Amino acid sequence: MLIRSPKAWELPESAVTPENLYHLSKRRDFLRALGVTGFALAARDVVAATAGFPTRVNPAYRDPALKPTPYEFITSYNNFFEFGTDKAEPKINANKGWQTEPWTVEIAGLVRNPFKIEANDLVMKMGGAEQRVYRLRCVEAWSMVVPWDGFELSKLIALADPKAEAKYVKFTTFVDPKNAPGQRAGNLDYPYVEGLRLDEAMNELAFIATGIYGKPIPNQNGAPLRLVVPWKYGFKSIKSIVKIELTDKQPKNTWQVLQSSEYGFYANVNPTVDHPRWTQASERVIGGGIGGRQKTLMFNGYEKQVAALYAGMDLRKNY
Ligand SMILES: Nc1nc2c(c(=O)[nH]1)N[C@H]1C(S)=C(S)[C@@H](COP(=O)(O)O)O[C@H]1N2
Ligand SMILES: [Mo]
Repeated sequence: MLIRSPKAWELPESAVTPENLYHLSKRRDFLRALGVTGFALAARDVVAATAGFPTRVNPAYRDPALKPTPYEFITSYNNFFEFGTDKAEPKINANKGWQTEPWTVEIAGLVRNPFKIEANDLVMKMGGAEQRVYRLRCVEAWSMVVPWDGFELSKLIALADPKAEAKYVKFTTFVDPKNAPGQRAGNLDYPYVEGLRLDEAMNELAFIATGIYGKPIPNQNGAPLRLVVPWKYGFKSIKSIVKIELTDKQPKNTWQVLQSSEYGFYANVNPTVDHPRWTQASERVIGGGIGGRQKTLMFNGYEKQVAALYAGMDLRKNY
């Protein structure tokens, strides 16, 4: 079943969502068209549905202090080197015929239950999508706030049933030079690879995104499955994943291979450790207008949830 495609019958009658997260007028038109009337603005744990993609807002991951970046910015200012190095290029180049549906992802390596599955089937198997509003902080010192739809990575890893020797998770992006001009140009070492320690991957915040603002995730944002690790610099959040592999060795991630003096394996957001070429103490807020800067927070504001993962580690050495 293709749940990323509009399916009116999947909408519950009670479809409601907090006003600030959505383009409310569009939703109203949509619900009116379906004959859903008399809906009230929601309190908590409601079902939100936009364009037929059902997603439950998880109130535990919706800090009211966070103001989501407008959809237009999230989907037109992108880093996706497979489709060009300029921020405006991925939206153009990733939508010229590159197919992201259907899509097969493979779970492999040191697991008792390896499997291959189509992306939509995987979302179903994970019990559908939920929505979480997370900060996104690029190592280039800009930031956004994104309402992601998807599922917790830990659920997927639990299904694969890691063996005791598994210590890391390695993620790999597709290779398709015919459709990806950046791969033809060789602007990075492809395929793009990322990795997490297994306990990082099992942290409740680690997420696989399949949507944004309740809509299927656009190609330029990493359709159909993309990792989101909000306490780390954006390059860890690898897009358009084809393989997830449990390993006993620390994976060599693409940006570390390219320039290990500037980009490490951990890449935890840390305002006290500057990039060799710029400060990480503050960040430019995308969609924040002229002068829209703010202070960068330790672990990007997720210290409470993740600091224990790094107890006793030198975060200056393990950058
Ligand atoms: N495969 C792949 N994944 C990638 C990248 C990339 O070039 N290729 N760029 C990374 C970087 S540097 C950032 S900041 C985020 C940007 O995600 P966004 O375009 O959805 O904001 O994606 C990350 N994931
Ligand atoms: Mo980035």
